[in-house]
Amino acid sequence: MAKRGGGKRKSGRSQKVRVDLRRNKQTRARDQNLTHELLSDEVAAEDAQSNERLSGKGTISRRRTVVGVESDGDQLIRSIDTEGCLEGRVTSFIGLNCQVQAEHDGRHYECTIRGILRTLARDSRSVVVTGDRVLFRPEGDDHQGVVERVEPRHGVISRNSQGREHILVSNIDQILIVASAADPDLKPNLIDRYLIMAERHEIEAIVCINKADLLDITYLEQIAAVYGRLGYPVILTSAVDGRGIDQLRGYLQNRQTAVSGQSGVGKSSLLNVVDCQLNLDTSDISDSNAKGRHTTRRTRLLPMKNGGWVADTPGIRQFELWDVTLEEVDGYFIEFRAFVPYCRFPNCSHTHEQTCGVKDAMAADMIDQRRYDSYLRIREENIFVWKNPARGQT
Ligand SMILES: Nc1nc2c(ncn2[C@@H]2O[C@H](COP(=O)(O)OP(=O)(O)OP(=O)(O)O)[C@@H](O)[C@H]2O)c(=O)[nH]1
Ligand SMILES: [Mg+2]
Ligand SMILES: [Zn+2]
Repeated sequence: MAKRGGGKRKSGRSQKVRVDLRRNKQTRARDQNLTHELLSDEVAAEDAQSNERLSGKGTISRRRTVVGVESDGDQLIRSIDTEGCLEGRVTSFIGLNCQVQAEHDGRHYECTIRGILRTLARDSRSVVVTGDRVLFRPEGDDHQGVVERVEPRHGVISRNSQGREHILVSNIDQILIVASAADPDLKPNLIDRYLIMAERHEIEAIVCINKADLLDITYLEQIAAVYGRLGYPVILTSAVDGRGIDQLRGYLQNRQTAVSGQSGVGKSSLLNVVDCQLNLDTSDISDSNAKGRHTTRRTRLLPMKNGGWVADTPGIRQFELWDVTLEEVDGYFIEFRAFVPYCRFPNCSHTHEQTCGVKDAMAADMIDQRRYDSYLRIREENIFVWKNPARGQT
């Protein structure tokens, strides 16, 4: 599938950043080997804003200049003494510790995270996330270790969580957006939100409507056709009668896929049918207490027997977009793009304006009415469309 543009990239460059260090960190021998540090560009922006002079003498004992090389516009790499370190991939989190699978032999290590990484990150929630490729130092005899460095991320799935970016999983190629025909009801607006997020991060998206056994297939095919016409692959599946599973398996093979969608739509059930070795927990329909409860509680990255990885993510009650401004929303509705040049005003919101290419296209049935309504709804709820405060300041 062809990549669709939309996201904004920042150019790479070197940066010097001063960071506060807690006193006890300064004396640690290991940290003195640092020349480069990992930090998100949000930290760099915050620091630039604070107008700190890099040569300020008064604070030199408590602050240190670190040099980072910005890579892929998003992160700075931390150079460390790599001797004795292993490469690995974060497969899940339990509390503050993460499970890391070593690259060379597939063994799992329970790792803590080097304090300096937390010190440098403004948002502790995204210091290390499931899916990250890391360099870790094994410690002790019992498969434990410490994450020393996080490699630059590509392909992240993120959402807004109370004004901060919550990265659900990183280093994925594609997202499988799972909705259900019924129980819970089909919510196309939620599919549209996930699609905006996928466009924003330039991640390929597959739309999957599960529990196709529960509803009239003609209706589902109509919904599916809307997304199909936009160029998104769409699959109608059932974990109960097995329809669409072979097709789904084909899409997942040899790829790194985040499986996302509301709780109870059957994400884990589908993955269990695609690969019986995964053995994921699913809610039991006969257990009335299980209704509305989140069965999958943490994102887990799992290798599949036929090649590829899947990240089974917990269902999200409300998917709020992160780092998409109100003015950008129309750009992520990919079918609008061709008609925006026909709007009279370059900053047309496609709502009240008289001469509007998007509204005309909808009147001529060239844009689906429901997608347009979805656009309006996302605009109206713009309080949930957060902008990354670091953007445009670095
Ligand atoms: N009829 C029908 N029921 C299904 C299907 N897929 C899953 N279910 C049922 O839906 C319920 C929820 O399935 P899960 O796989 O736990 O859903 P989930 O999306 O992983 O939910 P969270 O982990 O809470 O995010 C279970 O009772 C499944 O048996 C399907 O295709 N058809
Ligand atoms: Mg689940
Ligand atoms: Zn317009």
